[in-house]
Amino acid sequence: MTSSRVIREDILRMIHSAGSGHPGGSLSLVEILLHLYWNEMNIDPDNPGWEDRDRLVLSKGHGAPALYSVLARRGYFSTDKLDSLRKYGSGLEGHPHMQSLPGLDCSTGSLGQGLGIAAGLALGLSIRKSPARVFCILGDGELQEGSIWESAMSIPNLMQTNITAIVDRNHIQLDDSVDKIMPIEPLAYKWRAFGWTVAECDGHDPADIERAFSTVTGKPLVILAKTIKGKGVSFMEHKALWHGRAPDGDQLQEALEEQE
Ligand SMILES: Cc1ncc(C[n+]2csc(CCOP(=O)(O)OP(=O)(O)O)c2C)c(N)n1
Repeated sequence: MTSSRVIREDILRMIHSAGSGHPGGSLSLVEILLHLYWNEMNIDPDNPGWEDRDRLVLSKGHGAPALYSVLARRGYFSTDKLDSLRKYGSGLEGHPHMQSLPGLDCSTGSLGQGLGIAAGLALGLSIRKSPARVFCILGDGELQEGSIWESAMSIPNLMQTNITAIVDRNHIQLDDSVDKIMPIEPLAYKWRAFGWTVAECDGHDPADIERAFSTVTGKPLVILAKTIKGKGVSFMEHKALWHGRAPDGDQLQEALEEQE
């Protein structure tokens, strides 16, 4: 498995070279994506269109730099492409565009839509008796979107147990804390009331992530992953300021020096 350090360095370099992007919510996703693409998902990077592959819907599409780094390191496309983030025609759009890059299962970016798309994918797969599963990563601020809860209510009703939702619970949204803008707790209680099994984990601890994913359930599973926005870069951690801002040259250097 590629190390989280490599992914974090990619993210920082990519966003610096693009001059724009979302470091905070990309850095919080690293260990979750590493687990999915190396340990959890049944995939074949040489055959990205394989019909029975597991799917990932990155509903918080602004975390694209983390996903692009993981896809490249997993072998879907050359790592040389990573420095073309947000460059016209590169395929590494600011938000995932599935027709532009191998390995993307869904185009996202408009928050609130991913879980509904994941529900449709999971339903289609089970109708044609595919063993494939669908994973959907949601932001915690994103949970303020009403459409998420319509999907959360529909999925247990459709008996879709081939779906796992993961909430990147980093407590910060675009410009302030989720608690200040519109509190979403009690989160575990809410998901349970909607018919889901809830597992919680430290979203930066690989063993704890693995434990949460292996929860046995006859219901759809949601994992509430406790994460840190900007994880791994001291001056970015817990800071809404770094939601959507590129590090300049000096900041990039400082951030890279902190990576072990
Ligand atoms: C429908 C919609 N409204 C607004 C935005 C702009 N936007 C992009 S990211 C973001 C904050 C998301 O916060 P959260 O889900 O907590 O993501 P994270 O902190 O993990 O980056 C907003 C409001 C959007 N992409 N889509």
